[in-house]
Amino acid sequence: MTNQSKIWIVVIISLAVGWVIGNYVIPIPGPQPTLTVPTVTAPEPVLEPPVSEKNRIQVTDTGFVPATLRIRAGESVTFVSKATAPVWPAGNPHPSHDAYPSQAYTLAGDQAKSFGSKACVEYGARKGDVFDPCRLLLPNQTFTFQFTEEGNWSFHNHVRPEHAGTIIVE
Ligand SMILES: [Cu+2]
Repeated sequence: MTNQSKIWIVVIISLAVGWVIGNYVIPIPGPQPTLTVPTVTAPEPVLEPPVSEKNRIQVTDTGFVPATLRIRAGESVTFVSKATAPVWPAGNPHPSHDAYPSQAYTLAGDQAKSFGSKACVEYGARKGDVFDPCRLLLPNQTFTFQFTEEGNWSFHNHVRPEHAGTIIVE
């Protein structure tokens, strides 16, 4: 065997041994590198609460809280039922609920009287913008109404009309 052949054999064996070590020898685990994750604090989203959240009136078993609320024209008021019994916040007068809006209702009829709320039957059912949910509110249910007309708009609980309040729209 020539020296050149010996060199080639040594080279080939070295490569083979290196390949085996590189692929089959289980590496001894060293200390895990500590990764420092930078703490990124997301900015708090600035959410403007809906106007109806700001102007909130609770309807309770003993009355409205607050009973008087001052708002600007165009703002909405949300009535939220916190009573144990169904409630019905609606605009005065009881039982027609038709003082707001101030424009006169054009329809009249005995059918309205049978429903209790003239506003719902003659106006709200068609236009949807009377100060009246036209339904009972169960606990935690809400009724949101937008006031576009300035004025003092009194309201009551249709189920217990002695519970009353006023929305002052400026
Ligand atoms: Cu009423």
